[in-house]
Amino acid sequence: RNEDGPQTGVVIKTRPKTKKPSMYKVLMLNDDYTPMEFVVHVLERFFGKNREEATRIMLHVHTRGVGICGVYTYEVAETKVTQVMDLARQNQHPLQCTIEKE
Ligand code: TYC
Repeated sequence: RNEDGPQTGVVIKTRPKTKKPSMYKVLMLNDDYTPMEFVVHVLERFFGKNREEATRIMLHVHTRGVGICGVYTYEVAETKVTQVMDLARQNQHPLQCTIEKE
């Protein structure tokens, strides 16, 4: 380089090395014993659904066998599953909930 001439050289573009986190679906499974109102309560309490949406999801699971409660990062999804399974066990319901990578 010198003081007079144009600057020359290679411009290196960097990009921030951030990755979008993988997302995980929390799935609710149907069974013959868990009361419908308990499932609706779980969807309201742990998945932030209002009564109408919670009822819609519960009926979907009841008729189709499985349904999506929500989509979250891994840690959050895992926490939701634990919360649902703990409350179900406390109330002696066989309700099952699982995680599936999107
Ligand atoms: N099938 C249950 C019943 O008839 C209701 C139910 C719905 C259970 C959704 C689980 O994830 C479920 N009482």
